[in-house]
Amino acid sequence: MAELVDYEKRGTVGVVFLDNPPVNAMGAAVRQGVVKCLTQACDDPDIQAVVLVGRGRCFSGGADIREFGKPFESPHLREVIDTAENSPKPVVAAIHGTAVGGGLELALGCHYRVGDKSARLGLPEIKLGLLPGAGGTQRLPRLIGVEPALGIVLSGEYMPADKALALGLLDEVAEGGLAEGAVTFAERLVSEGRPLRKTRELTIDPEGAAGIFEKTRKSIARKARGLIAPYRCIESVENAVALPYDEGMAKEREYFLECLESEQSKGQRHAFFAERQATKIPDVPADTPVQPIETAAVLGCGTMGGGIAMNFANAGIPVTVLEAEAEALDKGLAIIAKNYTGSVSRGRITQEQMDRRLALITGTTDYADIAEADIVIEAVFEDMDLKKRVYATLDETCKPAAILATNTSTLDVDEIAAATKRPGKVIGTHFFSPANVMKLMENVRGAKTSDETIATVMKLSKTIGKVGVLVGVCDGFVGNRMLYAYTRQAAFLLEEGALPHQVDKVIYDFGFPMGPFAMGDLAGLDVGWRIRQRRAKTRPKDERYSPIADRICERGRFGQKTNAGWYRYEEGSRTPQPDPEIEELIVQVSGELGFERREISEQEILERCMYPLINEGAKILEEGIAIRASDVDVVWIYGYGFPVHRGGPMFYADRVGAKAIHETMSRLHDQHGEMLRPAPLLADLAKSGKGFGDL
Ligand code: 3H9
Repeated sequence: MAELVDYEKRGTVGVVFLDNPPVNAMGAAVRQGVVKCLTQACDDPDIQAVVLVGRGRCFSGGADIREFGKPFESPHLREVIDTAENSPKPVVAAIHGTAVGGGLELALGCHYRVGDKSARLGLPEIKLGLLPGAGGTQRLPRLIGVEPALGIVLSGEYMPADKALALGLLDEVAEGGLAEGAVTFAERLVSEGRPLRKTRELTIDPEGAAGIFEKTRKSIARKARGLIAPYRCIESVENAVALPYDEGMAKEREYFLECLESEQSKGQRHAFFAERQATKIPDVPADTPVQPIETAAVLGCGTMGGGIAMNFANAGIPVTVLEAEAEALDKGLAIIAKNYTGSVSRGRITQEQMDRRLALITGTTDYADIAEADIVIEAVFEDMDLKKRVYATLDETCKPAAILATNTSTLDVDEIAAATKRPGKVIGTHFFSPANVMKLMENVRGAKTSDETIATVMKLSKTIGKVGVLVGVCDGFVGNRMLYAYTRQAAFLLEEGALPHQVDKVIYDFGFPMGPFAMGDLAGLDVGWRIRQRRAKTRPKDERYSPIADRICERGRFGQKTNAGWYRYEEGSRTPQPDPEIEELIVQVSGELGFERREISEQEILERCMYPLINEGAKILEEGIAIRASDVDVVWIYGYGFPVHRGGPMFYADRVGAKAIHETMSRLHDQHGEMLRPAPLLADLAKSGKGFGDL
């Protein structure tokens, strides 16, 4: 087996290279290699200092996540880090690209840290339902202080080199070659007789930390409800203040193992790999050529179009936004500017970044101005005739190589593609609202979409900071089709005895940011109303249909934008308040439909909402609309706020067990009829004792 760590002497400095592509994950062979090379350097009388550096694209992406849950192979990462920290010769970490998780923890155990401009440092363990388990919670607060350390540990976000330097996380940012810079830095340490600075020996002023922990617990209470890792992170940093180093480390280990074993972390680790797996399309080879996307255009500057345009500008890609009327264009552009201003005032971006991004967005009402765009994303009103006209014009106007992408959320991409002479270049790119925030892009492959178009759009998703999932054509694609299966059951529950806030509470407690009714009010009830009106023509006459949402819309209640929907809202507030008018309406509809209202338990609400959603996911898999079960999970986590610690609906289904879900679905089918018939795939899994993860 190739060595994953190698060593070379540069004068009096020993340089240890981590060489485990793609991200220098610290698996067993790397850990063994680092200890071996450090020992070799320490034993060599010619060597006075050591530099640790990563080959390839980064320093290190941390512990090898694939090893978690497998038999352990020595040495432990903590021992590797102790070897560096206890070295009698100064050890310098030379950081380019990411140094995160266990990678940063290794750097924290080095006596000094030098980065280059590409360095990004962070402790993302929380995103895997973990806490840093190799001293990160003990060394980081000692090095940079409690408050910034808590920020890094709890956000899991990566910090650029300049910020890390300002915080003292980096000692120097090298201009020019990093390894050479770090070697020079190490030589200087030796010649100046600088001390071996052991992070573990730094002290924290307990007075300065007073009050921070309680304040932090309060500030995360809503977002972290029900989660283990965020609270263990806080406790562990608190231990760094309150306990001697070794005791703090012992506690950190205990918490780490507790989190590692938890179902929450298993769900989050599944989500991590699922997201990366989604980029792989079995019949589109990884080496399929991709078209360069250097300029983009967006059709429509409403809420969606504006948000989509921002994604391009944020990624540094010039984008032209086209609207039919100058007035609508001005309004849309003003909203984009307002969104950026909000980000500046919240400190998310600088004024300079805002100016640069705005300068990349150009408005027009003339199709000729988008003729040279590499990709056009159409986000006009959901009306097939309108879209066909728009696509015929685009086909005539845009250069032949341009990809024409539609943001439709329900319409048939093949029918749209047929309006052009380039169906191979037509694809769906379904963004989620608000499009500049939500990370999901459902990329919809039509029957004739070419491999190159697919590969280009999948890559583009990543370039603009989205998670792309390739899906097939059907009404609602993966996300909205499953959403419908769930929200219509939520509406039936109202007819049978529940109230909106009861259903919403169960879904919120399960871990969604909000329940279906609060979500409807946020998204705007008129959107769904229009879709239902369109579907009314094709809906089977004997299919159960809840009229409550329509009746609410008929009253002009469209959700938050009218301060009234399923709930009422005080002027200027987004907090849903149960509304007696709606409760009266619900009871009235129950009576009209002949329902005897009954008490509905929280468990029943949960099963009635989630199992039909899973059942629809099973049908989607049977039909090949989604490539794999984990893709469905990614859609739901990034597009609909499915709690990531539950791993997505299909992963969650495997935790409950196909057998149990099938039994409940069979019972519901007997009670409520055809629409709740268990999917054949679910039945097969129940019979075979397998799960969606085994497919
Ligand atoms: C930890 O460190 C615990 C310690 O505190 C304590 C231990 C005792 N392991 O994202 P990409 C794979 S927990 C294994 O597409 P990018 C990834 O699956 C760890 N594999 O590339 C993918 O594989 P494939 C804390 C890993 O350039 C490939 O690398 N660390 C790991 O866009 C490329 O990944 C994290 O949570 C890993 N640690 O981004 C790091 N990391 O090609 C999370 C990546 O087969 N990782 N892979 O699909 C990241 O943030 C990004 O992957 C990174 C590279 C920024 C590193």
